[in-house]
Amino acid sequence: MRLLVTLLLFLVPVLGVWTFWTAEENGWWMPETVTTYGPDIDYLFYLILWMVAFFFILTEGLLVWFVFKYSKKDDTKGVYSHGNHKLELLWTVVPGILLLVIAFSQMETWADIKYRGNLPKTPPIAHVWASQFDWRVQYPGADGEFGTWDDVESPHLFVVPSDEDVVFILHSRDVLHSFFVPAFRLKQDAVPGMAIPVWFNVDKAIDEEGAEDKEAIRLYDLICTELCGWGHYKMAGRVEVRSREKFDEWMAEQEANVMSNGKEDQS
Ligand SMILES: [Cu+2]
Repeated sequence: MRLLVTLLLFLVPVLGVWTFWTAEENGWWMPETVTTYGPDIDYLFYLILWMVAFFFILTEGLLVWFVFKYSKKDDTKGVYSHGNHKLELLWTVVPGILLLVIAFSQMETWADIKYRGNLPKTPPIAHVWASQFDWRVQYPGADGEFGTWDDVESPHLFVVPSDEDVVFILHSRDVLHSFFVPAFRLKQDAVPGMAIPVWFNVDKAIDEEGAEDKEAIRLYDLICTELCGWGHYKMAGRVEVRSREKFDEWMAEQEANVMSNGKEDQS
């Protein structure tokens, strides 16, 4: 019985590690990143993951060992201990140092992605509106100005050009939402009453299936990652990445649609 309980407990770290080890081949892992800053985020992710993995295995190993060791029937009296100063110092200082390592390693990446001062100096391509439970993308239209009659609105689909800095302004119409494109390694809360500038640059030509083709139109999942109400689970959109040329084609088509006022023939 003692061995059985220990073995059952031992399954927790084994299954835990196995899940991560095989996640990629089982398709449970993140998609390959396609943005310029994606590799920096991945570096931080793996740095933290390895730290967590090390201490997970260590503490679970100790736990399993102690369960086995001290579950033995024994008539001797228990030992009363009043803490261990050295041990307490150790488990305070080590996490402290690790937290500092994480804090300093992420500073540059965070500044690069989030600081307003580091925002690319290109005008915003669109305003993205999050609301319960959808995404709406507003482009300025032919006159290049937002909030005018010829604005182009694209529900659920955010079309952007590749190989250049894309800046957009993120809003929420109601509650907190969060704009998350896993393949971009980009996550940003949408906060009611705030207009938050966000940027990315897709410089790798891989689609969701890992196919590489510069000329192809690539689609990436856009999901809401803030629990925002009963329909949160279905608040999904797509980001469509096209070459600059194909992006301009698409935009011209949308602008023509707005101009045509529903009529096919514009001549
Ligand atoms: Cu949402």
